[in-house]
Amino acid sequence: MTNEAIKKFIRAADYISAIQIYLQGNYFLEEGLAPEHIKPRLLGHWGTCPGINFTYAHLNRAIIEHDLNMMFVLGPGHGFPAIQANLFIEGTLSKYYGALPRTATGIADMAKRFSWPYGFPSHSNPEAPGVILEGGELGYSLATSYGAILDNPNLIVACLIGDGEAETGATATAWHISKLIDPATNGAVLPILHLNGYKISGPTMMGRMSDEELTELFRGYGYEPIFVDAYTEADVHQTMREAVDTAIKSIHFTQHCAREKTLTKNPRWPMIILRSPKGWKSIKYIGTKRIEDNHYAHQVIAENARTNEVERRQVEAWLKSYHFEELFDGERFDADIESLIPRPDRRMGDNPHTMGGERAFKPLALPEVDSLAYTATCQIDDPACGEVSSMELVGQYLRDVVRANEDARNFRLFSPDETYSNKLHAIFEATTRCFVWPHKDWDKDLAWDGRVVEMLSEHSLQGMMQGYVLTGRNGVFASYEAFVQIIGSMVDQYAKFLHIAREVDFRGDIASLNYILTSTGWRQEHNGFSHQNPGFIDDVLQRQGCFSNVYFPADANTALVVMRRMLASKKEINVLVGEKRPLPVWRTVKQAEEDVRSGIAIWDFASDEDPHIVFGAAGDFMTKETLAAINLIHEAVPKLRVRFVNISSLSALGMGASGCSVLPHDLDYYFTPDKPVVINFHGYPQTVKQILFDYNVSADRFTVHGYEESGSTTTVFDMMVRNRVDRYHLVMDALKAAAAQGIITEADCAAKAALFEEKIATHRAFVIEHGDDPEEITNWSWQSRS
Ligand SMILES: Cc1ncc(C[n+]2csc(CCOP(=O)(O)OP(=O)(O)O)c2C)c(N)n1
Ligand SMILES: [Mg+2]
Repeated sequence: MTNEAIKKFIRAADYISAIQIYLQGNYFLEEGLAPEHIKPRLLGHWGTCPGINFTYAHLNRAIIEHDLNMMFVLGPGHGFPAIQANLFIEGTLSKYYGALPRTATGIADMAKRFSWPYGFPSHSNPEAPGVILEGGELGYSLATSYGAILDNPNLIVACLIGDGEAETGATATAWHISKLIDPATNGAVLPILHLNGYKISGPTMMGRMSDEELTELFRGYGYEPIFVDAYTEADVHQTMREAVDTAIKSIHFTQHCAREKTLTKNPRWPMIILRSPKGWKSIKYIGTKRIEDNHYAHQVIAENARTNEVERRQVEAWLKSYHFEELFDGERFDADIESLIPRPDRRMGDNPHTMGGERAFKPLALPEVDSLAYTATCQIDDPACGEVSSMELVGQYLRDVVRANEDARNFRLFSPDETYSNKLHAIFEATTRCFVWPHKDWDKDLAWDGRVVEMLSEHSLQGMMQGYVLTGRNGVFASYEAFVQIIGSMVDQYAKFLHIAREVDFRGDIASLNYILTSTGWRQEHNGFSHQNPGFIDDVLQRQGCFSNVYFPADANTALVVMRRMLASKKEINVLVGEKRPLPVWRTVKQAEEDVRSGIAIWDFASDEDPHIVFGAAGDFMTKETLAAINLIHEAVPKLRVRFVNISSLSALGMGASGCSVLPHDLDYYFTPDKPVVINFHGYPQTVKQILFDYNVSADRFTVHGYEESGSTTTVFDMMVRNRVDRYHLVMDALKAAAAQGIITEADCAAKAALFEEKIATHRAFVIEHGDDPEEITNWSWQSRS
């Protein structure tokens, strides 16, 4: 394949990119460009497209000559016209969109529908084959690419990173991921840093760095940069060809040595730094305004082309400069262009790894949870009932999942340095953390090839998990509850991707994105206020559609059941919120399975017939505290009949109803049609209040307690008191309900409430004096109503 062929391919791709942005008629310039040929609203981004087309064509050449299994991840997703142009030329678009044949009609139709109401979006998106990254929010391409190559030893992901994108925190940290990549068992990322010098309205930092400065920077990150400079090279195509070949050779050599076990020190991976003018080969000046090689090329250039004759003529001259008529005869592309199209399963737009389903999805073999479950439950006054850490059991389960899927190599745990801290470390009985740069003798749980990916960059982990899951594998992200919100926006972008992808026929099944949120705010009495933030729950629940679920397992057995369910689910976003310190076990596995299936359940052992008041709890801490309150109510007002309802999941659809199912009963079944209801919630009370708004319940009979942003360094119980989720405040709610229903007198209510106010005051004095909670709190255990 000659460089002349590559040039023709790029000319065709540039032309098809440009006409998508501008034309609604006269697509092949058979007549002079008239105002009515130009779209009424010019929407799109031209500046980045020529560099993308240049890169794509050169990669196609390398794919064919070296028989590469290669995917393409585009950072600047606003360069979507270029992606679409390449998908069209290589035939992938016509394959999946039968209405867009690879003919003149197809080109015209595609151009018309780009950035057109109900047509194709302006940015990369899941409706485009081969795309695994929502193209709006910049910064995530590199980490996503690394996720795709994990455990895919023969895959190379070419990742084109914008120089503006490279200024984001997410990209800045993602370069380091190279230090985790074992070349023997993983594929390789070939980063192509696209130094077109500009972002929207100004120069980029890296664009103004010298080759020497860039080399120093990237060597530290673990790369050997190869420069391709369209400004200075006599033949930039020859340089790019050689750069790609050198990079591929270097990747293969490193992998070969690692696989032959002759690689003794950490490798340095190749990357390409491409300097090219933004808006390369388009309009140089409009008036005195410099367009090409300036930030003005970023979006639509000559944006007045429809109404301004001079600008229109410039656009016409520019489009004619490609001589598209020499490259496409109305039926087919020139033979040189055809020669650059890889065979079907090697086309980057149709790479099987990007498709999920039968071509890529490797579901997990999931062990049953029974052998790990705790068998004595606390609901029967069993003195042997014990307190168990949900996270320890979940860690053991993840260990078993690693073992059961050892050969399939399709499971990873992602964690920002917290596997130990979150008490999930039983997983290290089956695997290690992956880490390739130098090891010290005393390092523990570290090996080149490990299933646990630890890096103190939530952005990198999130990107990697997305890339891993979207290419058909399975992952869990475990984080401190308070700090996971740092990736809230990334999860939002992923949710948008999933929302659309779920409806796209050619995208098959993939695993869910699964999160464990632990080290929760209720046990941050030692770290204090900064470590308390249940806001991620809200982020997830704000998503429309029925694929976002937040689980609040009441105990360790339920946490096991939830973990298994999350790993078995597909195309969802799931969050498990659970405690790492020991808490009582209330449910057998069978009961937990029933609870989780319906998402909300009446617990008979703590409930009376025909209740006067209903207590609901979501969260393990809240469940324990609410049951403690019920015990106190039994003593304080024996005649008050109480029901306890456990809420084990919330979803965008409401209470329970996870996995797109609906509640088995309406809400009144659980909460009665007319009795007061007190809900004790793990997160912000507003979260539950918003959900209740969608049910036809009268708001004034519902009271919701939750985290009220009142944290400090204090005792566990005092943290609850400060946020009014403690047993004493809950009892006071019950007293009011009892008085309102005539079960006790107002005077009795006031007297009893005063006692509990007194208990709160005494407790505060006690913790200030003794530095810890009193034994009556720490040693509490459930007593059945006598
Ligand atoms: C996180 C984020 N911040 C801001 C933007 C708005 N934005 C869109 S394009 C762009 C400039 C991108 O520059 P670069 O990565 O160099 O892309 P290119 O020059 O290839 O178009 C910005 C700031 C965004 N999309 N995402
Ligand atoms: Mg740029």
